[in-house]
Amino acid sequence: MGDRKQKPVLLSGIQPSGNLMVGNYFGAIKNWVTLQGQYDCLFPLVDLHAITVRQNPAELRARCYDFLALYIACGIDPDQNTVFVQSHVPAHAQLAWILNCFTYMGELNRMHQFKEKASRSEQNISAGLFDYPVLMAADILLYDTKLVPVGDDQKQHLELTRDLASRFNARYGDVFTIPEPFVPDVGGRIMSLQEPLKKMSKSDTDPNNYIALLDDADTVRRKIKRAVTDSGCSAAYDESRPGIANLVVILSCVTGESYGAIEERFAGKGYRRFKQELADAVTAFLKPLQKRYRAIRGDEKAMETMLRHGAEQARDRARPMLENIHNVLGFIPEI
Ligand code: AQP
Repeated sequence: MGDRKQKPVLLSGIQPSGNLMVGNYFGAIKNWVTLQGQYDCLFPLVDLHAITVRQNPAELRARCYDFLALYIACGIDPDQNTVFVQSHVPAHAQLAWILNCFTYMGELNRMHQFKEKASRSEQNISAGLFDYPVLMAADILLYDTKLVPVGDDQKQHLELTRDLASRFNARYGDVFTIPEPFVPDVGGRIMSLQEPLKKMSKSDTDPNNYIALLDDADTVRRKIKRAVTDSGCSAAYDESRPGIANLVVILSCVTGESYGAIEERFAGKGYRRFKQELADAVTAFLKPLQKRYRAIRGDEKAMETMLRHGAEQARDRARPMLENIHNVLGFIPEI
């Protein structure tokens, strides 16, 4: 952590809901791993976000450990970066309240994710779900974050974060750093296997819609076999054929091949062969990751030590920012 101060800050979080899947990996985590040496990185497990929809308490707790073990299995170094649980750092919720007072209802009403998630359950939609983007803005702005690697679906929330930071700065001076999104060219929006016009989502009620990072070989094969395509037979990236295009994107993410190379390799070979090879490639990619995961997940004590250190670092880093915000707002400093 010696040269931390010279590096720009990177922050990105994932809510511990559902099953971490290939969309989360290629849209976000892979880029965290690539960028971790160049940036001063914070990776919160954003549990306060997860309770915007109902969670089973025992499952939520276990899932936080699962996700942490998966982060490390994917290549995140907990010694080099600040990895922590959001609810261990009260400043996130404190800043969210303050930012709420600078956010317009009309802005939140326009958020696609809220509209989409609210449409899944028409009844008892929580104020927390509506307010989710403001908490996300607090997560980011608390640490002078410069770069936020996320999937394409989070771009609108990041735009709101930038607007809130600029609005606050215009009134109170240069308090916040204005963050930039980092969305990968390939894999920024992996689509659902059964409904390829919808994004792949780790909390989808139908597990056939996603490939989880912990799916075994048979499950991967079955899900890919069932994935929706069309009546054609050439595996090519073509937006008018979203099912097969999505499978080509997944293969490109896993092997690093260009769309053109994939198209050439599978010309005239039919979807069946393409799907078999895709399943093999995904399984070969997941297998070593799952092995590392099992070794890390078996030692909860070691993970608790990591989380304790991470929370201490994050609390220390958040304190001066929150004090400065309280000061510019005119609150009496803590006595
Ligand atoms: N389909 C996707 N393709 C590429 N990137 C994706 N991400 C999510 N889905 C895809 C990125 O993964 C991170 C997950 O963050 P999150 O859990 O806080 O938010 P989310 O966008 O709500 O993700 P999910 O998978 O859809 O979760 P659920 O179903 O639990 O709500 C973000 O960087 C996101 O962009």
